[in-house]
Amino acid sequence: MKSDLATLKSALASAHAITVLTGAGISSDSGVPTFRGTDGLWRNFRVEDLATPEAFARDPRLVWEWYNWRRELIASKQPNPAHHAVVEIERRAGRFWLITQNVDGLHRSAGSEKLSEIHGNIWMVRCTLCGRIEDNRDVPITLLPSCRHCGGLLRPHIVWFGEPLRHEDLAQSTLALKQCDVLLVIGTSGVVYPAAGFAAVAKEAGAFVAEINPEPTPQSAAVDLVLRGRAKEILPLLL
Ligand code: BJW
Ligand code: ZN
Repeated sequence: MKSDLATLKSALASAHAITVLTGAGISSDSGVPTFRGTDGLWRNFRVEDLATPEAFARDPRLVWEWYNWRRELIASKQPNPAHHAVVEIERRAGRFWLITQNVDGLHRSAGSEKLSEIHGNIWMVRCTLCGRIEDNRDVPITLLPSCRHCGGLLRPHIVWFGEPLRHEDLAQSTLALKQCDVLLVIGTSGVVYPAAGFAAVAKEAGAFVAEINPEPTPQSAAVDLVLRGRAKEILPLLL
């Protein structure tokens, strides 16, 4: 009997279209804390207390301080072998799309090109008044940052709870989920929607779905194959 690893390897090799969905777990191997792991807590706030438009409206300084902590942390991190393996899968695949929930930009640094950062990017800011979006790599960012065009308060260009994903990201992701032969779900706890529903979308459309995660998730029982382990150890073995 083939091992699960060999099964997934040959599924990838014969796939015409591959889609990859990633979450914080792939970057934890680079030293970026996950959200729901214990090291992701900042001053004892949960992500649900900070990543909302209400929290920002109430106390923008507090939310920006949290982002400064994270910007400083992420600025010192590098892509790991799992990010590089995803780039290699993209290079070898006929059709490919990467859907990442991560805002750290490490997939781009590794060289991924066909991707949607569905929850935004921590290195971009958006004006709450005129809506302009700009790159900003200041570490730390000035508190409170203001728009150089209109003076409005800047916010992180990130999708918070209760906010819709950008239409084009959702459309592109849905297409990639419905058209792929293989979906790899890597390092996500599968509790935040709409991404938590993506494995089911691909599965319903006929894809072979594999999960790579050291821990079980709500999706584990519904996927075709589970590889229990760390992304940086398992992904290079699939090449
Ligand atoms: C390893 C590893 C290793 C460790 N290798 N693996 C339907 C039902 C119920 C609720 C909702 C619903 N639809 C919408 C909602 C509300 C909400 C939601 O889902 N809430 C749930 C919590 C219940 N969703 C939303 O609000 C979304 N918006 C939306 O749906 O809009 C609809 C709308 C339409 C029209 C008008 C208005 C609204 C938006 C969600 C945005 C989430 N954004 C965040 C915060 C960003 C802040 C920031 O980054 O600065 O994005 S939440 C946070 O969680 C972050 C992450 O991207 C996201 C997912 O977390 P992830 O990546 O899974 O990380 P963890 O920590 O949870 O898990 C890590 C995993 O890695 C674990 O499984 C480990 O085992 C594993 N791991 N080491 C591999 N080495
Ligand atoms: Zn502005």
